[in-house]
Amino acid sequence: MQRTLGVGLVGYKFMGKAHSNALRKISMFFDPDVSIMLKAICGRDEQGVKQAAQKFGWESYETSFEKLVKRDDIDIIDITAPSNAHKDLAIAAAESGKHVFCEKPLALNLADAREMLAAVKKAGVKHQIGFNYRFAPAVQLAKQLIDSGKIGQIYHFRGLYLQDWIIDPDFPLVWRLDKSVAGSGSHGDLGAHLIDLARFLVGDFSRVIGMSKTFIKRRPLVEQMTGLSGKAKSDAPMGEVTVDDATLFLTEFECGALGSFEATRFANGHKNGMSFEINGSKGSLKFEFERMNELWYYSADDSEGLRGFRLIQATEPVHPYAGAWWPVGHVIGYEHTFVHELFEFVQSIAKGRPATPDFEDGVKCNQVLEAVERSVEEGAWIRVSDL
Ligand code: SOE
Repeated sequence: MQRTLGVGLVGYKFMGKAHSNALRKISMFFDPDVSIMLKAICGRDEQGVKQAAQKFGWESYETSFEKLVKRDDIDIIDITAPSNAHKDLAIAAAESGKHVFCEKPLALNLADAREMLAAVKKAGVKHQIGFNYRFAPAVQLAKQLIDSGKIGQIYHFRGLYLQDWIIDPDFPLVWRLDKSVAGSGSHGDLGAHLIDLARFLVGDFSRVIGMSKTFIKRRPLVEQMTGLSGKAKSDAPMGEVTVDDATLFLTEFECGALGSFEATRFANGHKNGMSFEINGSKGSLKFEFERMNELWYYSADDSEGLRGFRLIQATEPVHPYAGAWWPVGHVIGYEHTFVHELFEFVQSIAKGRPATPDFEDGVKCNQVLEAVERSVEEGAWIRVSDL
């Protein structure tokens, strides 16, 4: 009989829903070597978590994390709660011998991220971080092209993450704008994804220099939040925004390539505009998340007169993960990246192999985030390995 893995999920809002959906889909489209059981979903508000349990298909719910983590029928703790909860939850889960999946950024700061890594290593459990964009087939194809030498020596990585959901000054002070809950603003929420993609595709960062801005410093206190929308009463008192609205930085990678990064929630018209471009000695690659099934590839080896960027639709069975879904050209979306990352996580447990990206990758991302923050404070280049 196939081994079963019981999952306990913490959080039931935006990311909790994305993970619940993914966990339910894995066995329908992939063939994991384990049966995945959605054992319990956990949240503090009983009414809310009970409803989520029913709607998302969980066997039970818990309002106490302490109870969840002690349950014998749970093997994996999946953390989708806001960032300030990650550290205590992940450490407690590891100490109870549970495998841990944690949303990004790993922690509010580098010191906490390192403690989390030490805890999962000490417990000998599997650990993975939710950098879901790595798992788009087109991004995996980019990685294959780079690894096979088709792009040659990399000279440039150019990353943009552009959103506009808080551009209205009356948009309320939601938790993502509170440093004590989120760690940082656009930098840790959006920049973290670009940093991870750059590490995945180009390699580790050597030094950074950045600039940061909070355009709207005070906002009405939030009354209610769903997904990324928030509501405030018309006469709501104002509170201070304690995170960056936009952070831009430059880097030099250890391999010698140069990188530029821009993460902002003030790019009017852009909803989830994550994109990157890579230029190398033999070719270039371009990816835009809102057209996530496509990868642009330029090969300098093409014959004269025919050179130009070609558009590859990464929906063929040869493209990573794509064959598990629909016939060629029947495109996939945002939620599929979560199916792919969680499939890899359960497989790492089933097959006893390391999970990737893991908490070590989470620590390295927090290290770059913090190096940029220090460079903004000091107005100087910061060597990442000094942190
Ligand atoms: C909100 O800015 C958000 O949902 C992030 O929290 C996610 O990590 C990103 O993928 C999309 O935008």
